[in-house]
Amino acid sequence: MDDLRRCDPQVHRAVAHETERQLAHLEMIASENFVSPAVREATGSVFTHKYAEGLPGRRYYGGCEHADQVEELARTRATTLFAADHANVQPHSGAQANMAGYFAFLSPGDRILGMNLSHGGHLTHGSPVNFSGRYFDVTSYGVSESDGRLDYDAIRDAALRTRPKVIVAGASAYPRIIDFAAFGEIAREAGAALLVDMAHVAGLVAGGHHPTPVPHADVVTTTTHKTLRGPRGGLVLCRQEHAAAIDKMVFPCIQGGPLVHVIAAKAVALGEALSPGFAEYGRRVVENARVLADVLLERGVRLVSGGTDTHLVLVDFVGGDLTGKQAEEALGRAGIAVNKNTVPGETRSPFVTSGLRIGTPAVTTRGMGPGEMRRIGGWIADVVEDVENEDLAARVRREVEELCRGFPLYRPDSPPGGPDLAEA
Ligand code: DSN
Repeated sequence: MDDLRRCDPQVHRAVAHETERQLAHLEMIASENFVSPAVREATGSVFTHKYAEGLPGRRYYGGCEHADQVEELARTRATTLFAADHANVQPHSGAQANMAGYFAFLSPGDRILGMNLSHGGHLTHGSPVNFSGRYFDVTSYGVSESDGRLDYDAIRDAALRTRPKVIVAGASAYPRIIDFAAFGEIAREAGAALLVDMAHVAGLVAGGHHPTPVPHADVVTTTTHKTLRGPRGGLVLCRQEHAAAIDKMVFPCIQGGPLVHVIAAKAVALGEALSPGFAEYGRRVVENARVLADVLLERGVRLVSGGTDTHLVLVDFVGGDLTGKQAEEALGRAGIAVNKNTVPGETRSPFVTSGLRIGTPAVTTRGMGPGEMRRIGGWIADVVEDVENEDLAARVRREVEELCRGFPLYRPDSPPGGPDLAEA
């Protein structure tokens, strides 16, 4: 940070303020996490200087021997961690991973069946404002109105009726276990390929706390920065028969030079996920989400599907006056970072919404447990009951800051800005 402070005080100041924000807030955006100092070090390494188009051993540039080594480590660790035939660790993001997966099976105009965004799906699963909705003919499935859960009979009916070439399973705001085996059966019956985007639950899958999609899917995509706790990026896993197609779609079809520094950091994070402590981390993420759900339900806060099996809860304001935007802003003033989210039965715009998504991966990395979740759940309920009350928000913020001081992101002997994960 000394070089940055000297050379560019404005950027340095923004980084310093962001560090303070992360230390003093409760980070409860379900897709965020804190990486280890080792992951950050690899991300900031000299590999940022290197061009390495191609794959290990088959590059279009010289001087790639060390880039080959980190990419091979990342690929091997990814296939070991998820028991997959093949991994491509180059996608810059989850969206690129999904694009590569689609392009391996589809031509423009082909039909896909994906989860409705307002029921918990993702933009890249067929939203009209995304490339997936613009390139492909999309049919959506959702959750059932009665219990907020995926209705596999209805998904099967939709698949047999519309005969998509690809069925997309996976979600960005669904609090329950997804039955990937059922999706696999539906895809086989409908003659479709199955692409599973496990970005949100990848870390839980790695730790054995969510069933793995790998045996059931043709292609599995993920980001590396959510529950998997790595650098921002994506990766694709697939059956051997699809390996060449996936690799070609990542490069040269949709990307140029891989981000070797990020691939190095992916290798580090995947190595951490292979360590025995990672399964315990996943167990605690889910336990914390359950405790949070219980406290909110006790306080009369409605949750989509009535609870959670995973790392997140989805608060449901449908039919009431309170919006997700108001709740997000009030909680932000109280020092709790969450995001407004569309929910089943949504009538408001994505900028307003009738829901709130709250996740436990980051606070769990910080070392918080059920006791802290009870306090946090109480604060969240207090604030959403009275979003206009500035005194309440200020009081909660003071208590949040005090709690955060008890859970520093890193120990004094760790480099600044990253958690010491030794006990996680
Ligand atoms: N934007 C991510 C999320 O918050 O779930 C998904 O890409």
